[in-house]
Amino acid sequence: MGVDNGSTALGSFLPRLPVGAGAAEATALLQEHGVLVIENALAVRDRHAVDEGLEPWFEAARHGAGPFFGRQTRRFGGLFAKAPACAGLALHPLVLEVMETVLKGPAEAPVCDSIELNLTQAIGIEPGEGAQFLHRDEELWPFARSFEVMANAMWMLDDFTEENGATRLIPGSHRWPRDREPLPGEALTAEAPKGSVVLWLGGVLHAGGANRSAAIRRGVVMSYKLAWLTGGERLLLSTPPEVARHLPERLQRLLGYQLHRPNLGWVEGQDPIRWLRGEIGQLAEVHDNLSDQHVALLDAVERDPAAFAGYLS
Ligand SMILES: O=C(O)CCC(=O)C(=O)O
Repeated sequence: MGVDNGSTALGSFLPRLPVGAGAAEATALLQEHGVLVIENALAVRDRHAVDEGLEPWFEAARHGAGPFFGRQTRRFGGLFAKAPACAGLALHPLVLEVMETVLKGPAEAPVCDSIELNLTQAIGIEPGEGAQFLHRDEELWPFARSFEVMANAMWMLDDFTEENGATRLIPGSHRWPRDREPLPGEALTAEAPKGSVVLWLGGVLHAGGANRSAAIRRGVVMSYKLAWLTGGERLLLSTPPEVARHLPERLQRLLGYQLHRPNLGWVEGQDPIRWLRGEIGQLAEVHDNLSDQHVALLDAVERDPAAFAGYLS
C-alpha cells in the first residue's frame, strides 16, 4: 500500500514500529503520517501494575452522559493520584522523547521551553457502545499556527481490535485543509496487542471505535502539549501537592509544577517545583524569568539607559 501526502487518506496505512526503534525514526514517522503504533512498548510487569492500580477505578467509574464521551463508556482522569504506576506511561522514554521533539520544534527556534501533560484519561469502551464522532483534539486551542501544539499516546490495556472498539484514525489528516471532510472508510483501526501504544498528532482525525465484542476495551490516554497552553485537565488539582510530592521530578514538571519563560506559572515569582519541595513559603524573592531576547534587551538597557530613554522616561 502506498503512503500518500495526506491529500487523500484512502489507501494509506498506519505506520508501526517495534519498541526497540529509535526516537528519530519514530518522530519522523509520526510527523509524516500523524499517527504511529509502537507495538509492545510496555513491559508486561509494568502493564500489570497499571491494570492492578486502575481496576477498582474502572469498576467504580460512571458512564458518560452524552454522545461524545459515550453513554456506554467509562472514563476518569487524575490517574497519578489513583494509580501511581501510570507514571511509567507518562514517562516512557521513547514516547516522551518523541513527544518532546515533535512539540518543541526545531532546536534553533523552539516554540516552547518545555512540554507538559494536557490530560490523563482512562477510557473503557463497553460492549454495545457505538462509534465515536471523528474529531481533532487540537481544536481545544482555536488559533492559527504553523507548529504542533499537542499529541496523544493511547496505551492499550487490552488487545485493541476492530471488533472491540480500537481507536480509529485517519493518517495524513493533520495536513488536510480543515474543511475537508472524511469519507466513509478513510479511518483505519489501530489494532495492536495490549501493552502497545498508538501516538497521534493533535490535528489527526480520530475516535473511539464501536465495541461489538463481549468485553470492555480499556485504554489510557497520556496527552501532551506545549507548556504555555492551558491543559484540558486541571492536573494541579487532580494531582495535588500531597500526591505530586511523591512522584519523580520529571513527572512533577510534566504536571505543571514548573516555570515557563517568560514569567508563566510561577509561585511568588519562583519556580513552583521549589514551592512543591517546601523551599519557599508565602513570600519569596521575585525572580525575573525572561526569554533570551528579553534578557539581552534588558542588559542593553542597563548598560546604556540613555539609548532607551523613550522606554524609561
Ligand atoms: O477511546 C479511544 O480510542 C479514543 C477516544 C477519543 O478520541 C476521545 O474520547 O476523545
